[in-house]
Amino acid sequence: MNARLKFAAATLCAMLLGIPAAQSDDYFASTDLYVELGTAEGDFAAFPGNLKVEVGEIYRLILRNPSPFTHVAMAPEFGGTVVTTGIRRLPQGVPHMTGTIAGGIEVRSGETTELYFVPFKQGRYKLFCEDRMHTVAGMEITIDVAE
Ligand SMILES: [Cu+2]
Repeated sequence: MNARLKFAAATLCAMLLGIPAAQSDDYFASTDLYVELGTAEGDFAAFPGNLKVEVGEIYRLILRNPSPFTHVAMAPEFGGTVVTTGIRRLPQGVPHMTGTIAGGIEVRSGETTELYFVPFKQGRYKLFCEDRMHTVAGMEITIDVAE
């Protein structure tokens, strides 16, 4: 087991043992990734169009929805290659009980959600809206995972 994998395994254990996300900045060096779902004008787009991450690193994914619509961000293939913490609605930190990155994270108009994840598999994945009409209109981004 190489050092990076050991580190990832230790991180995963710590996450699964329930260290609150709010405290995790004290323990882990994580990188924030902000994604905007739609625009205030109601455009079906997502920004930025591409995220670059690395295997074994810890990221905080912040999904913001400035649009007048509800969006459900999902990345089915990516979801099978990452370990995540629970999802929380900000700023109160209310747990998002039903969402998963693979199955979809509902982000209502004006809402922000966050989760931490560690990618484990190199590749290019897509994150898009569960509403196919929104995706076709441009609400889709790519996530590149490098070794
Ligand atoms: Cu949508």
